[in-house]
Amino acid sequence: MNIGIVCYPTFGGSGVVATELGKALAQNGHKVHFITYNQPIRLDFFNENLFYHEVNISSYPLFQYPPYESALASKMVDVVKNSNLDLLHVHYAIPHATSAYLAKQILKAEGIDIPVVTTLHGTDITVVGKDSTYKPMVQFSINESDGVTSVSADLRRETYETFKIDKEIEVIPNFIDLKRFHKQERDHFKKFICPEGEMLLMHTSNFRKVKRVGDIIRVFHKVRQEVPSKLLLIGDGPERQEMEQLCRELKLCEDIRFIGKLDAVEEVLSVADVFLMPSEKESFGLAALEAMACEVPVISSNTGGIPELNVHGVTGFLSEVGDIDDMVKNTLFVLKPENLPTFKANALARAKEFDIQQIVPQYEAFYRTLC
Ligand code: GMT
Repeated sequence: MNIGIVCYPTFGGSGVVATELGKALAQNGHKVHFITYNQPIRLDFFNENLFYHEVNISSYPLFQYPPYESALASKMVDVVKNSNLDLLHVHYAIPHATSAYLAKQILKAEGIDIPVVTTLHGTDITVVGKDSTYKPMVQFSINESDGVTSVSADLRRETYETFKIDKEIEVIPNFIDLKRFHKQERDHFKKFICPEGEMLLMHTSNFRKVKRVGDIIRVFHKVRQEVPSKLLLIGDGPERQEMEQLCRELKLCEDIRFIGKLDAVEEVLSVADVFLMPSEKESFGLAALEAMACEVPVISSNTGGIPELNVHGVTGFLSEVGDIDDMVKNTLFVLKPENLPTFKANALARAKEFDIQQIVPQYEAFYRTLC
């Protein structure tokens, strides 16, 4: 098939999933055309089946806000016609599903019928999507998509609860490429971060409010009083400065490192002992799956789609959002030398259930129902 993939090209989870899916589809012999405003971060190689079309947004003095949706829709029309696409798959409803609807109507007027698949990723429903600024547009665009998927059963539930949806939403969970994400020997790095053999706690995210990074620092503050440990925070975003300030207030600067955005996150995850994800909302928790693939147990909140991934008492533990003491208790339990190896093995075993080889065929089957 000739498939157009529309996504955010940045470090966010939806862009990562879309890009990895496109790469895997290309390896399966499909021609995959990425349509985005920048080359996607994870599009780190090209082959004869991969193509990239940049959305150009021309500015004009009249535009305080250049109309990206229109530029994207026009680019979709162009690529569908000139690359003979069979299907458009858009990731993250806002504004991609709306642009796809526009493109579909334009093409229809020219006698071309192109099926549109929208994948819901999380905040496009649970945070931004339910905001009245976007809600009518999101609801309309989901209903106008030919096929809709969501990355967890909980996100599907919340979509039906929030919007009037007259469509079947198919759950296709996120996935992991175990060839890339696996435990690697990085002893020198571990020694550098934990010179006295301390335990290493880790977190990766875009440092938005929903991630509750402050909870991680507070959990670490208490864990460190019981077990010699260090905390590594990977990623960047709006909350980072405030979090650095919190570290200073709690006098934790010696033991916490912020290392910013990272391409090869799997190398660093390989040396972690526990991964923390206390998010307020999390439709799936791809970052936790990446950690689990590197044999790292997960201490998380019991929210959204996380329980569909992190199995309580097996691959880690689930606590109520904001219950720092429970997360401390669970972290200390997992870190016990007699428990840690079992939790690590369980985390890897669970990650294998989300192997890319098992999930990509589900998307291919879904496409076939629409074409
Ligand atoms: O909030 C983020 O981390 C970014 C966001 C995105 O769409 O880029 O992530 C969402 O999609 C990911 C991929 O499907 C999921 O793994 C994340 O759980 C989800 N984030 C939230 O629901 C907060």
